[in-house]
Amino acid sequence: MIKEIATRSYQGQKPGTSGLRKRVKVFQQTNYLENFIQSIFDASGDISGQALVMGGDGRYFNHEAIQIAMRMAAANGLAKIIVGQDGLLSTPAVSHLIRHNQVFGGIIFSASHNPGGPDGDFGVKFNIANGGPAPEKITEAIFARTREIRRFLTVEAPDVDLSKPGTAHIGKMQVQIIDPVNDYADLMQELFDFEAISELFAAGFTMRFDAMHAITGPYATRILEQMLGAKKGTVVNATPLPDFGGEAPDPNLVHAKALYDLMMGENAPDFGAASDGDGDRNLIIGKGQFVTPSDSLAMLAANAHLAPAYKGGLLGIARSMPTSAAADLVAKELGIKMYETPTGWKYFGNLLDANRVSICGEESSGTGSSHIREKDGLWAVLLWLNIVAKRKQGVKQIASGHWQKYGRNYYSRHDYEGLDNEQASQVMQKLRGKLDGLAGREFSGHKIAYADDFSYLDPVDGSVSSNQGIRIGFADGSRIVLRLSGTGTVGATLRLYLERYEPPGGDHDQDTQAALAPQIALAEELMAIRAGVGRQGPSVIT
Ligand code: VG1
Ligand code: CO
Repeated sequence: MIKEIATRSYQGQKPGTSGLRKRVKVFQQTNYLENFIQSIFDASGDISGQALVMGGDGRYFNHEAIQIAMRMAAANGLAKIIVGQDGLLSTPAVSHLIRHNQVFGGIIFSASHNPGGPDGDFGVKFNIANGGPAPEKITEAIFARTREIRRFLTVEAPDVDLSKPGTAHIGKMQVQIIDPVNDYADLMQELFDFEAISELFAAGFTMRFDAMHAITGPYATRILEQMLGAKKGTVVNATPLPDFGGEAPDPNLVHAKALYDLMMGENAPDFGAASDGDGDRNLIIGKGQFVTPSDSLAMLAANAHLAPAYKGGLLGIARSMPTSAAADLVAKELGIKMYETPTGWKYFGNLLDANRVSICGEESSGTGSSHIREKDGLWAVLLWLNIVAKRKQGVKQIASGHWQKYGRNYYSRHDYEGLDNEQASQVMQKLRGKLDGLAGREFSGHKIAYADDFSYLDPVDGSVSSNQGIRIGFADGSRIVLRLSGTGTVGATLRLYLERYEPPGGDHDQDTQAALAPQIALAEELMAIRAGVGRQGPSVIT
């Protein structure tokens, strides 16, 4: 029996950079989740008889949310839900399953790298038929719907037991419970030279993969240890926990510090990697060599032809605006086009669908390719391993060779978290106000080449996305960028991105923060962030 339940709209259900993210306690309010799920269905047109993929990163409230959403799907006339066993699916796995099964979309319950647990964050991402995050047009329609919603549909039905693969029903709707790893593992096997990687491990190559108590644990254990023969225990923190062991599952130098310390120490394994809450990010650290995500994108692009999936070459490369220009240099060398998009994976979808690019990346540890429509943490790790196996060189050697050839883009991000919303927007406002007069002027001996608020014209569908972050570029090729984060749940976060280019033959062995000292000083001189938000310095440096 379909029940129509009266509801009242909530303020602020606007999806951010990657879905709707709020505190768990906000999601637990009466009908809060229901309103958003119904708004997704309402904004999707006629969905009766269609199928949908569902899964989450296992964080607190995942189980409740999936059961609620499945009952609503049944009431809204869907014919089938494909759901991961125990309600688990990584974001890249959902993207693949949508494409593989040709369904109209997928719902991912995750707040990605944000902390979990009853006092942590929860989130909902909606992906469309191409497997990618819903583009702005759709997230806007969902948001509009959340403001006018008056009712949602559900059915009375007991929870479905998701603990074993198999088939169940809610009313007429079929629930297909699948192993979360199988299809994804098959895809990885098609893309990469598993034989070469297996030989590498068989020859004694050592690795540590930190799953950060999040979703990639089962994926990495199966693929790295069971299929590729990496030593047992290679994958650590491999069991997804509702609170990620009390830590933020964010694979950066702060939250994955244990991995970093290990990789920089005397007994470091040959290769280190980590992924985030929902498995779409990656951190790569070689023995004694951290690789920035921006550099990783460039190095993967330069060597991708060594993997079977990309042996024919790349169609083009795309990177988000704040990501360093390291990949641009590779695109130039390869004679292929480079695209610069706003932050967030949803902007890559059109370029991938139109076969304009094969590989995409973001400075925030996101890299991916045309194999799906999301960034993909394990994919990046496997491509690195494939390259290491083929080149018979370690990460450090590959990185220094790359810099010798292309030069090095020193790069760092300084985050100011938990700011007062008003103060943070004031900083942005003031800066916007003075952009017009900046080009051509000199500050501390550095001449400004351009200063603007980034606006993107999608070359495929002609849509325009404005106010995507402030860029100030200098005559020497260095650059500072400032934007407000769209994934936080409390207060505001300002992200300051710093970049300086050191050409081939230059000093590529400097400490990153020291190398960027002039840009750090220029940012404060031009942007007055510290004074504006009353902080001594950034809360997180990556
Ligand atoms: C951050 C990153 C961005 C990434 C987004 C989602 O957004 O900067 O590059 O796409 O998170 O990542 P923001 O607006 O906070 O800067 V995740 O792994 O959700 O899915
Ligand atoms: Co993520």
